[in-house]
Amino acid sequence: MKRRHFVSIFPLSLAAPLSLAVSNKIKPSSNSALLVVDVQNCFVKGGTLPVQHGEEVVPVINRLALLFDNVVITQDWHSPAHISFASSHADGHPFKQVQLSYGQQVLWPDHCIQGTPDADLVSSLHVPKAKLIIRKGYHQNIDSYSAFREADHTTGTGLTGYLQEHKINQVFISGLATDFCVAWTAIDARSLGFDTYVIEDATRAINLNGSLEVAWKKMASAGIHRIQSGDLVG
Ligand code: VGL
Ligand code: ZN
Repeated sequence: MKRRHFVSIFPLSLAAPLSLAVSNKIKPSSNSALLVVDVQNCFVKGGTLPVQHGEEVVPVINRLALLFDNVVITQDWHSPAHISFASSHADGHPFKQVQLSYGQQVLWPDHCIQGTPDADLVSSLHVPKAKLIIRKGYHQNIDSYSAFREADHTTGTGLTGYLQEHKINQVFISGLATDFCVAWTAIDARSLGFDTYVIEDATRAINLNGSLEVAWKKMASAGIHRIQSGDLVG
């Protein structure tokens, strides 16, 4: 719930020529970046791993992107026969959990294969000021939900260095899917020291066996702010 207080510096009996608007809106600065996670054909209607209502994030993100000097896009960018695909495992089926060398992995339908139209950004996404596209998940034997490091928690994508070089200390995260790539990106951002916000209505979730609720709990306990797109102003 948002409130706006008008604090008059004149007695009420006078017509106040000056009032100060005190509100809890957030205005991005030159030290803020918007991360637009995986808004790709694979994750919307008609794609290979559609997130319910995934396409609804597009107009929200298009509006938000105008408020930021710094915008970074990510793209899930898998090699064919990637280890995260159910089809790469003898007894695999989509949405099964398996143990891999680097930890638990959900197996997915084949999705976002490098260079295919399925991996393209959604064509209605309009983020003209984005300067960087980070592609992730291209190593055959490691998945990468996070925009910062791969699922081995070791191999970096280069995003940390990019943000540091641009003196960015605050990140706002949007895109797909809330409970996988958005949440993993947010948790890494926070653990790397960034002031981290997830813009809830600029995301949609896969929600596999309650994964959305688990993700919000983890993000809250990590100190990640949960906000709505209307909380941001230019
Ligand atoms: C994602 C599942 C598999 C995501 C990527 O973008 O959240 N989820 N690959
Ligand atoms: Zn993927």
